[in-house]
Amino acid sequence: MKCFCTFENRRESWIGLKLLALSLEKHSRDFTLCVGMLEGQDEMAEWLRRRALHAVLVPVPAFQDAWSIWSVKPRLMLQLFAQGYTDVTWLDADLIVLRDLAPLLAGLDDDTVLMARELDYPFEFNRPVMEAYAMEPRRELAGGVNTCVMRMTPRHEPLLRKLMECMAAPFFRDQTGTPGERRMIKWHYDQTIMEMLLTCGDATWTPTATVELIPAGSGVIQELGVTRYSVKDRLRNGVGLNLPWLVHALGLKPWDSNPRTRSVRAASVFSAFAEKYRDEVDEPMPWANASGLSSRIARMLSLGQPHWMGIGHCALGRLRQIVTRHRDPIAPGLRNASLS
Ligand SMILES: [Mn+2]
Repeated sequence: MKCFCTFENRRESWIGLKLLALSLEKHSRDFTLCVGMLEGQDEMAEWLRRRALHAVLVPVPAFQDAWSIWSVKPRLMLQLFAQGYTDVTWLDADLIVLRDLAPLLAGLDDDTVLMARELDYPFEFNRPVMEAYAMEPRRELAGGVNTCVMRMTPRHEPLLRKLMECMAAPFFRDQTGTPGERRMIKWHYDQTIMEMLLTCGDATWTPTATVELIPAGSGVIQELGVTRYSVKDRLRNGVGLNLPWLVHALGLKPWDSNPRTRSVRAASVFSAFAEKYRDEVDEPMPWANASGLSSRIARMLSLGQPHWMGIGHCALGRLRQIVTRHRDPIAPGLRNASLS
């Protein structure tokens, strides 16, 4: 029995969950979307019952303390295995589905973990995390993992339990309580630990699961600012040479009211796809039609193709990075900040 699952408890981010649910409804036929619900999310539950016909509301126990929210993914997936699901795919509530996901998941054997590739940098062991857990490198992957997509079967229950165990360790709690600028590694996200468990081991843990990564750019669009989704991928996707499955709002979300998101809002591919659901989300989406000059130019240059939204900004941004010899803050060697 297969299902997708997701969770979002922050009121201001329900819009992301709505876009995920609506885009699944649009592109997929036979599927179940299990949505973990805390007590008191009545408004969201009511919306899902009305708009998302394939959604199944799954009550989840309240989180005991602030840090434990970070373990919602393994928690919910284990709960679904216990309820009889045998093939569970977590989807972040900041994803929009671009086509039917059935072919992506078809033919995966029970041993295979399918995840998104984070960005296009080469794989690199995260030494500080490994040292904190006294683990040793065992194997490399094709690239860094992003847990925005996470397909597993009951065979991976030990992996999910190990993930929760690592996230319950005092070191992880300490890190989540440390302000960003003083945090040793920005790893209060599950994916840094998950990546370690898929590649490292110790006396009691051996990474055994087969790992498949959905390529970044051509399979899952990891939108982070305007330059991460490359001009090349935009062009190829826009003319149909590649058919990406998903677009992921990485880092700051376009709906955040943070002023730093202004440039993201102006030329966001995620927003361009989100706009298609304007009439179904039942709330205003002012962020999806930014009206400044920059946005108007982005819109004009896109020729109505969402993949090309911001393509001029992207090209200029890349040029600026080359000219100023910009040092990529999340390039290999400098990458300690994983982004959810
Ligand atoms: Mn995410």
